[in-house]
Amino acid sequence: MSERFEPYRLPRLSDEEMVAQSRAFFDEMNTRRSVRVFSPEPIPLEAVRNCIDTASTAPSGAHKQPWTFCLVTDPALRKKIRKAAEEEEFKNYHGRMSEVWLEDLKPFGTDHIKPFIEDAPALIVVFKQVHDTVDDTGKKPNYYVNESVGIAVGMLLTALHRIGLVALTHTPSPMGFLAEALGRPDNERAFLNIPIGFPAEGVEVPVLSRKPRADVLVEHHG
Ligand code: IYR
Repeated sequence: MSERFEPYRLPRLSDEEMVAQSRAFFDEMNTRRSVRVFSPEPIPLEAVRNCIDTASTAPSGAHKQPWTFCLVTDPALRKKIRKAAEEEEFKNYHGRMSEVWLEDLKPFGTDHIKPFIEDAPALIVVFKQVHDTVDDTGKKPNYYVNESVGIAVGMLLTALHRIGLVALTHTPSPMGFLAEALGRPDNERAFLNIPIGFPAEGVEVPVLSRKPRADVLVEHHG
């Protein structure tokens, strides 16, 4: 990567515009919800690729960009992924998850059956690169990989919401089967399985409230 620097400028908004635009963007993002039931309608994949481009603008440790996004529509592959995910989830719901955990999940009505893996028109399976690709000099390190990929996924979810698509951040742990199913190299580990699409007609989501500002923001001003 270049060791040179280049000028950087952004348009400067007035304070009033900053408040108005940040409020409008909050209102937009505050309508984002995790959705578990998808319409089978196809989605414009070029728009999804653009969202992945946005995710890939995320900051990352030493700019290593330690992520891979697999965009999967292939029905046979999704059938295989669903089967393996449900096997892991069965074990999660029948022994691996604690009673408290199961109780915490009750409001969401989840269980080990995961039709959305096949019903959603596409999956974005996100991989983190735990180290850089191996060459004859050996492994090269990546840094703050979870933080970097987490930020990229946040930007992906934001970009998808912007164009009216819904997503579910699904973690059928342990997720080793995803690297195998998608033929990922040794340096990659599955981070999240994200079914995406349009919400199913008439879909409902759990009633929930978000923590108010006073519960999440602590300010210190000198
Ligand atoms: N991976 C399981 C369990 C699950 C865990 C959490 I924490 C959630 O917020 C939701 C589900 C599943 O997807 O059902």
